[in-house]
Amino acid sequence: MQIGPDDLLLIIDVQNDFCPGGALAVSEGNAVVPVINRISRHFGHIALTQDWHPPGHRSFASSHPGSAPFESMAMPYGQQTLWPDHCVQGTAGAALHPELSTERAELLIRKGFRPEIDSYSAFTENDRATPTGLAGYLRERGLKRIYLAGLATDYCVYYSAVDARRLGFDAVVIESGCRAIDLSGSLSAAWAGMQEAGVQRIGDLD
Ligand code: VGL
Ligand code: ZN
Repeated sequence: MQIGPDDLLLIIDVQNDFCPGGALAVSEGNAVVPVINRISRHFGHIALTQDWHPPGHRSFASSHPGSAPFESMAMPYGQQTLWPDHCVQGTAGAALHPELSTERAELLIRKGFRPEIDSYSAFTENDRATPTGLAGYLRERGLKRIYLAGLATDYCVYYSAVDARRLGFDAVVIESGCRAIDLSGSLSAAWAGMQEAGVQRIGDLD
């Protein structure tokens, strides 16, 4: 697949807390860093996302006495998985991985900063209604196809890719540049959902 001037690489949540040793570590999460650094050289446009929660965020199990991480809880906007405290604004865990090349990135989108709503997608928060502004940015810039890589395949990459399709963009997930949390079948459900939404899946770029 030839990368063109209307294409953008969207690098999702490559942050210390999602890497080994972090608060919500994804297995081999750090392995995406060299892959993304290599792939990003092909792109004329790059954007990054950063999970960015205030302390006491409603998606944290610690905000709900008696609840444990990875349980599911009903929120006003639907079922929400409860997570260990992670990516708290300004902490080392919330920082982007130090070896990720970010020099050529044109945009950094922060998400999950509203205390009451989680945000997996780079486009829309988990209420499926509150926009982050990314769709408007892409449209104004004339960017039509987004390639996705980062963490985690079955949460933020998945929701972002499906939202991209819903909002009228072409979406391609680069598998070698992603790693998954895989909570009770979430990875296979995510691939099925992406296929259903018309998201393309490629092994690698080069
Ligand atoms: C993510 C769970 C909670 C992700 C973020 O980046 O996939 N997952 N917050
Ligand atoms: Zn989060």
